[in-house]
Amino acid sequence: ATTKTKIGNSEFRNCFMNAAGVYCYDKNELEQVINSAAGTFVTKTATLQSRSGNPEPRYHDTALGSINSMGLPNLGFDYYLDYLLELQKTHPDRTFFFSLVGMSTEDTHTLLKKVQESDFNGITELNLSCPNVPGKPQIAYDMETTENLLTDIFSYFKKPLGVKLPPYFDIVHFDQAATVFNKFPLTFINCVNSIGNGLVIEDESVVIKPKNGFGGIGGEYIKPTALANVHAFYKRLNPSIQIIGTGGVLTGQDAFEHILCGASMVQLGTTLHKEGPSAFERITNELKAIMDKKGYKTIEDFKGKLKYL
Ligand code: RRO
Repeated sequence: ATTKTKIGNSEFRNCFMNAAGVYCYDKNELEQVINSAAGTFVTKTATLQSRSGNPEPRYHDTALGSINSMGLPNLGFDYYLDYLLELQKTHPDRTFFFSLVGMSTEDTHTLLKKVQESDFNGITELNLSCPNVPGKPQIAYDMETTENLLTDIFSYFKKPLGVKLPPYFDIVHFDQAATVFNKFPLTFINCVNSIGNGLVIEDESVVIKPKNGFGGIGGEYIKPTALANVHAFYKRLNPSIQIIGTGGVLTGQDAFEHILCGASMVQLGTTLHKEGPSAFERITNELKAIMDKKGYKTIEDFKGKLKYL
């Protein structure tokens, strides 16, 4: 079996990649993903200026997943763009993802106009779902703000663009969000970012310092929510908008389920953080073994084909 895939017009040797925020802070981490079995990488979400993020400790692993309140630490837009432009020369056969968001609407437009005017020929992921910057709400929970933002963006942005979404928890919200996204020429949506503002307690105490312990939840805890979001949007979106599935992927079986729900690409966050880039080879081999056993030769053979009772 092969796990190759396509997003927009770009082909990838494998449908697995990192989730933004994990193994993507600097060139050293990104190179480790390039040199693993992953199909590609996405950068840490970049802002116009570099940021040091929230006070530590700000990431904590638990038996069933993770909690983080990193607060968008990143090396700044220019660092990642320069590296991506360098990789276009050294790896002309590959396509990489650039994650971005502004600290204000104005900054977001400045960033996307810089991408539009640059030679970057990869795929841009606009992060509409960071739960961890004190005072800044998760943008995609506000449908009107999201529609107005995308209207303005697509007036000038002509390169492949997708959005990273927070999990939604109500059927009405799936309907409302899909109605908005279907108005735009998005290349993909990515479901889901961490479940925002959870609270992990150990030994009578919170485990991370920012926001008195509140942070985004990832890992095993969130797979049913992630699968529901992937499938809800798969059923509602124009077929031209592809879906990247993220959340609760520990094994090849988890990835198989994301693809069955409609995912064309699958990202590893908490699992990659816990296990390191060798997780890509393990999970790829596990997915291939499931496909071989079922007689599926490509992911198209089962993508979106979830059975109902
Ligand atoms: O940096 C973070 O705190 C962070 C971001 Br931008 C995000 O999108 N999701 C997350 O769990 N953490």
